[in-house]
Amino acid sequence: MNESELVESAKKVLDGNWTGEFTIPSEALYPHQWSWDAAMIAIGNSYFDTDRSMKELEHLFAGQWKNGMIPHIVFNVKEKTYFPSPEYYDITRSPNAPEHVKTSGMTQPPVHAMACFLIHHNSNDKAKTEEFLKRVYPNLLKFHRYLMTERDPEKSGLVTIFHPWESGRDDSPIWDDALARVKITKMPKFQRLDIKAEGEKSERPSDDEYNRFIFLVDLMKEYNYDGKIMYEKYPFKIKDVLFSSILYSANWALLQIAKLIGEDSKEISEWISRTETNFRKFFSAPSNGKSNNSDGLFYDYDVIIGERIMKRTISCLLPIYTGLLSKQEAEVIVKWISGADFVAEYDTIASVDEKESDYKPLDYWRGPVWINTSWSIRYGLLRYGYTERAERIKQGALRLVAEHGFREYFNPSSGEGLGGKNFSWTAAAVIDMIMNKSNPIDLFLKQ
Ligand code: 9WN
Repeated sequence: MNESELVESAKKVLDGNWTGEFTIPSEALYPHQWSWDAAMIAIGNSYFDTDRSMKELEHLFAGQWKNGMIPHIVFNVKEKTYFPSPEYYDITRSPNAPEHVKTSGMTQPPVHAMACFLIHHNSNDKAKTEEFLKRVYPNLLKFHRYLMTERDPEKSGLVTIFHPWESGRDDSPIWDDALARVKITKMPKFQRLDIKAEGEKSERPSDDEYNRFIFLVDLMKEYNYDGKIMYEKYPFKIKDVLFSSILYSANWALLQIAKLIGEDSKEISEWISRTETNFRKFFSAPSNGKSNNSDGLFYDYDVIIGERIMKRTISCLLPIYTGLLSKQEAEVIVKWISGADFVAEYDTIASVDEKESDYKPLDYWRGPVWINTSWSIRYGLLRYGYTERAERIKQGALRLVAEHGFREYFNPSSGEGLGGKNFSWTAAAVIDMIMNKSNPIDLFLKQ
């Protein structure tokens, strides 16, 4: 398949998953709207259908909570094939929950300001998309403010997540120790629907992980989704590198939007400098002060035990996407990317370093290649001038898809497609990699 054939096939995937209101990630497994998927999908559609991109995000924002949280799922109540269901989440327990939309009670990485900025950038009708930016600016600002306050009482500019699902990388080995420490005081009773839907059980999180995922949801419910109480009592609190890196870039995108529509951007500038001050303090190795030898990678920080989580995963590399790194820091990341252990088949990047003992090539976020993370890292490489390596990632991702389909994730050794079929964000990222003429990070960071 050449590039224009790939774009045509990708558009078909997005059309097939469009419900008229929003786009599902993929048919059998995910019948609702997911937050960071929606942002990525809107970026893909922004090249051909501005209206659909705007509708996608406004559908998601209709589920925003009163405290600003954009939930990770906005449910289609007619669909009964996904667990946990809207009834299980029972968000009516929280006074912050929206009244007329059913959602989950947690969030996901904030790609949305970048998507809104790109919708405007790619639009042929700037008057229309400027009106859109004015409409959604309050949603974006409230969401970022929520992340910078309720999810960061330390005022570090870095986001604390309460659940692996909030990270978007559900069963990454990063969470293993923190999850193992969670004491399951009452075993939740439920039936998994994900392993019935599609694919092999070995390609999805384990039953033990699911017990812990659901127990954590039960705890959120017990605390009525009250952020303050949860920050005090909740047993899983992690400052996440990937989430915080995305928020940093999204704050730059929000700043550009604020300038464009004539809003005051002081608060956003303040958030940006908070992140710049603390990013390395929290996320750079060494982990426990015992050694001064940093390996140059960035690691999640477990708030409960006050230590970094020293697992080499794709998150360690992702700060290259922010533009926050110096040339030297970026160079170290590039060395890791180029080293054999992260490089997967077709020059793409595995979600876990092959040398990690937890590496599993078929299991979800424990090894497989995901196109959205390769997509972000490619833009980071371009920003720092690593054009050749960036091009290899792009060509590799296109070949993976051309040979194995628009799958959810891919075996890093063989390239075999895994998980959901006709996966929306894989299609959206392919469209963007082919169609985009300017690096979005450069656009956001433009003063
Ligand atoms: C839980 C929809 C989502 C993605 C996540 C991915 C997976 C859900 C699940 O699917 O998570 O939110 O049920 O496994 O890990 O990144 O947004 O595509």
